[in-house]
Amino acid sequence: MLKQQAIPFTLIISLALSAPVFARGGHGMGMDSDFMAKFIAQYDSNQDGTVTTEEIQAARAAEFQQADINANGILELQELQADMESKQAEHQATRFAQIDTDGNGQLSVAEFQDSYPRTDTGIATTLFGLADQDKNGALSLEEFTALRSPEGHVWHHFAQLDSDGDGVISAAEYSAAKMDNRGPGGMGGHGGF
Ligand SMILES: [Ca+2]
Ligand SMILES: [Ca+2]
Ligand SMILES: [Ca+2]
Ligand SMILES: [Ca+2]
Repeated sequence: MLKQQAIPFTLIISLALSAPVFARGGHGMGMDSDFMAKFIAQYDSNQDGTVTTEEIQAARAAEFQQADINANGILELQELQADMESKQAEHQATRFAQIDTDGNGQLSVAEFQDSYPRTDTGIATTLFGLADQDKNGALSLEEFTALRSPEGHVWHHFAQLDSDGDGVISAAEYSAAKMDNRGPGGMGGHGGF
């Protein structure tokens, strides 16, 4: 009797796991090379220029362990919150360091504007003014991080609506923004703050 030999499921898994999923210089499914480089740097634990599923899983497991503060093998809501907050803070600090091109620990208006697309310089200027809470003409990391707070989202919204940058939103500006398909709800897509 001829019985079809079933391939053990575990074998399929291990074959799938050993295949490199991302390789340096490969065409990354529409992802930009900067993203790819960071991705590989983050997960390529054996430094061979390729990232395997195993490496990703190992990194995920390590991240889980790190987030599981009381080490009980599960993530409680508070642990997840703390983890997300620390990742967010880390992300903001990294972004701040990138924008702070002279490395003096403060963002000047010019540095902040440079981080924006050229077309959004006006928005960046308005946003800078709103975020600079102590009005010293520079953004500290703390002021910069506040751009990500609920209040900061309102600032983004305001800066986008106030297209002439005079610090108030006229009826014309308001309705123009409504007509624009980016719309007032379209915040968040600019400059990556
Ligand atoms: Ca836990
Ligand atoms: Ca600076
Ligand atoms: Ca300031
Ligand atoms: Ca205005």
